[in-house]
Amino acid sequence: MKPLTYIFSYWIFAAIVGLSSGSAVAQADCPLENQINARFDNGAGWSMCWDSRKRENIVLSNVSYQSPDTEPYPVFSSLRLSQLHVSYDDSSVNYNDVTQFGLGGGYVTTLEEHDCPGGRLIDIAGRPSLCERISAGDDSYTTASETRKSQSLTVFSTSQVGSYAYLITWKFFADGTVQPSIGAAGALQRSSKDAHSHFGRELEGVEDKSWLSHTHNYYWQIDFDLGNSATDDQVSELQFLTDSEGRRARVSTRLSTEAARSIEPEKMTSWLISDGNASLPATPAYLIEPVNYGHKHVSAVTEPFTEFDFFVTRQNDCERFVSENAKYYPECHENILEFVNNESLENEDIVVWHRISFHHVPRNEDRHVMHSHWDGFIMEARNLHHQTPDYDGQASLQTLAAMASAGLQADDKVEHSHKSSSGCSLNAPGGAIWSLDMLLLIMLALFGRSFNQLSNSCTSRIHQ
Ligand SMILES: [Cu+2]
Repeated sequence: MKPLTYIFSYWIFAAIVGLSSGSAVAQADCPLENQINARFDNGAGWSMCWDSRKRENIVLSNVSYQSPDTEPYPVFSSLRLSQLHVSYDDSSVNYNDVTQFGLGGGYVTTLEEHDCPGGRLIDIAGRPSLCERISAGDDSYTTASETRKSQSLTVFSTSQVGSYAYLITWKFFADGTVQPSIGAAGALQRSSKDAHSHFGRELEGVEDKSWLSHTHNYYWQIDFDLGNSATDDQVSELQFLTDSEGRRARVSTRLSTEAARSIEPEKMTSWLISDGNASLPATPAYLIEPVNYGHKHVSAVTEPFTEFDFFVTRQNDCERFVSENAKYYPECHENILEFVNNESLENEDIVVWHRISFHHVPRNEDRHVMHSHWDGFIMEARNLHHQTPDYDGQASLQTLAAMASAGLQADDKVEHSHKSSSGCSLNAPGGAIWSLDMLLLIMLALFGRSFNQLSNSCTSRIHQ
């Protein structure tokens, strides 16, 4: 079978050039001890370089995704948290944790083996404080007819700031999708002597005071560098507008100059970062889905930047912190809204910034040992493959039929367009033979044979 031949050829090639499973992918300018190279059972993997800074703690750079059968595909130049902004409901205190205190240095929490089960603990300044581990992906599933298991790479570090512990986490999935998230844990920080304050809650067993409600505003900075060029990425805002007949039409607006935008749930706002021309249907891209937008802190008078949830700017080293930036870069602007000053994004290295809010109303359970409240968003990989890459497990006949159909269609596209630059479909035979391959695979499946490596190995279509 051609797929098997292809896999065999690939691994012969991989063995020759030293890309065998689990081996490190060379990363220029990254010390060996700072390299993270993870490879999943399906052959996909992620590589990146980590660094710890006193302000934002973990910064991940040169982040690349690799499909089972292609070369690494650059995705991010850097990933980091830019600010933890906390605003109390009584308006007496606003914190900017990253710039006021910092998440690195002495604020980093020492981790134990049990904090990182089955993973690797990495030292930051001589203390184990960064966990890298592969676990089951959240996109695994079980139905009446099939079970499919995936994996993801989790990279996390915890910082103790005041009473709060922030679990700052990055999850990288086997299909190229990335999920940044933060768990807020620890204990409540501030209280009022007014037990009946409308700005907080009196908790059982604690008399004569109320614990104040507040909003955590998490700001991430994401420097996309999709593919081999850092200056050809495009950002588009997607909205779905409902007309008088209840139909929803998709409207895509390219952001060609720096912009500050808001989530509009009724328009199902999302943002697409594409590796080149976004209007071409096969252009590789990442969709930013603000799945946790339920709360939103806006203080337009005192802090105008809080009015917006998403920003795109031209890359500038001195634009580092969403707020209190001039404290560290006096020659530069003070906050994210000032970074957005109408500069063109044409043929420039673009950076996106995303904010998710969590309005925290204290409860009895938070008083001593606060649970982890998780917030974050999804950066969904799009057009990196013809179809979902290999999952481990038993597929149903319906799934096999769909895969056979997708294989035929994908093969037709390549035959006619000759646009694919990678993946085994270039060398795949015509549709009739493909169909025979898939029938054989179905027969193997019926006899209870594992076929996953065979059936899904030709799905990658990353454009380098
Ligand atoms: Cu809180």
